[in-house]
Amino acid sequence: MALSTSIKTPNLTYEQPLGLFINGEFVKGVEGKTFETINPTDEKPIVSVHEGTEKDVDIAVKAARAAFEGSWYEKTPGERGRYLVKLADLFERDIEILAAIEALDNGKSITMAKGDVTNAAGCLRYYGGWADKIHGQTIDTNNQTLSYTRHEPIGVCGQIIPWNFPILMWSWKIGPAIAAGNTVILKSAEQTPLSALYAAQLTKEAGFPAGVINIISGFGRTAGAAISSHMDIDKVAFTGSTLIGRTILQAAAKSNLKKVTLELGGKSPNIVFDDADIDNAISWANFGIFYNHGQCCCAGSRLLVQEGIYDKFVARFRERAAKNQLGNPFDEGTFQGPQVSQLQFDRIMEYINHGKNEGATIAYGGERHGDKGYFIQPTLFTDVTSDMKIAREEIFGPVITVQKFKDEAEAIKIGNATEYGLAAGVHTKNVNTAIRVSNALKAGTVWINNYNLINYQAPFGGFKASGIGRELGSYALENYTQVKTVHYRLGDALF
Ligand code: TXE
Repeated sequence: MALSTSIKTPNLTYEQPLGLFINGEFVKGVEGKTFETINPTDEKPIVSVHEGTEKDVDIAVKAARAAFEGSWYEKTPGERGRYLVKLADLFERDIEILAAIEALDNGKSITMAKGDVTNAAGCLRYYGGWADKIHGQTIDTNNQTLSYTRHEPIGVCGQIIPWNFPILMWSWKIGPAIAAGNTVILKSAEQTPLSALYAAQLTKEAGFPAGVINIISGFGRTAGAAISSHMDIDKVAFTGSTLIGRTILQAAAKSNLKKVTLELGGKSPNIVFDDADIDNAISWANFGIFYNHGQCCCAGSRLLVQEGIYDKFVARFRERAAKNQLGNPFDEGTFQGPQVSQLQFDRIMEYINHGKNEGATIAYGGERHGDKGYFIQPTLFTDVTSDMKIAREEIFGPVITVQKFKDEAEAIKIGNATEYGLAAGVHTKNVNTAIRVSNALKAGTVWINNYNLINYQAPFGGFKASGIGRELGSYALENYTQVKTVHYRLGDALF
């Protein structure tokens, strides 16, 4: 099979790389395997890509190690930053192509996809700016010693990303790792390999030395497992399910105790108090769950509404959900496209059926939309109790549960009654309530009078079973550097 092919999307034609990107070149996998990627809008194969397995991971690790100790080590921090800034410029130059790939391969609307590419470029440029501002401290120990710290790169980093934000996750992982002086082997999700490969080609154009950034298309149980258990990978960063997060942690423990950061699932409460601006709260509740078709780890999937406005709020929320435009991702007006795969579609429909069987009421939606593509209607469950499966488990689709609460204490109690702790929302006009409740919620991010707004300058990550470590902002750099303390003795020998 060829290493690239021309692909025609509804709005443009471009050349798609198909190989694994190892040591600065697109290559076939050692085992000669390929796999198809499916268009979730029409359920047909788009193209096949070359598949990487354990042997390819091993070759990529050798290339990344050589670059880490050679060409990349020689670069100044300022030079590292310039590569990232150049890459950001190329993302912006090719925004139409990258967005079209996301719409085709993932099914997200082209408008939202352009937002993802803009944010990915912003993230790369932001970390380009950090590259020459990473430094340690000098520490006063005594007059006879100069003590200082260096924030050194960790080394060769494995990065495993999911399919819900393919190009954005690529930038969140590569930006801080590269700024801090590491080299990387990134495995894209098997459902959405295309944008990662296109971006790999842009790294070549940006001039990164060979081996600094390596991209593997492949499956979790083969290529992913090879990364997390590799003896010469120094760190693994993973975004995906909590189940696989645990597997990665175990593999790291059993192999070389590589550093691990995890960004996992959520079941985030979005809390609306009686005194909230209702129009505003409805818009954010709608965006909080239905943005990206509910395929967000931080989705506001549990809506908690205070009893005084409950009935009015539910009625208005149904009207709002009914206005969300479902359809072809390439139509400018589309808000919600298909779920990413048959498997995800089936998982979500199973949850919906489970909710019905558990006694919850479908106040809106609950069915497949159309008869082609993995579309699911925006779905609203009422009469939900905290012990129901649909209120406890991450559904990862356009499905929201609504629960009623009496007062602040009950809202906090229900809000925190989950194994997860990724995000939460609070809607109220009372500043004291807003701050008190956001302090009490056990979540890595709290949105007050908004939801799902993420900025690459501010950290993102989970409490409890939602993860380990933080991505984005200066905090991410801590996960890609290790601190070395140096004591330089100025005086005479002590003993
Ligand atoms: O996730 P997986 P799936 C949640 C969401 C969703 C569920 C299942 O609830 O319904 O997970 O999705 C790689 N060793 N999230 O099955 O399997 C895999 O190839 C190493 C939340 O897609 O966790 C892919 O690259 N890697 C989420 C990545 O892990 C392995 C985003 C994610 O796949 C592996 C996605 C293994 N043994 C799903 N097995 C979020 N936090 O945003 C799989 N992978």
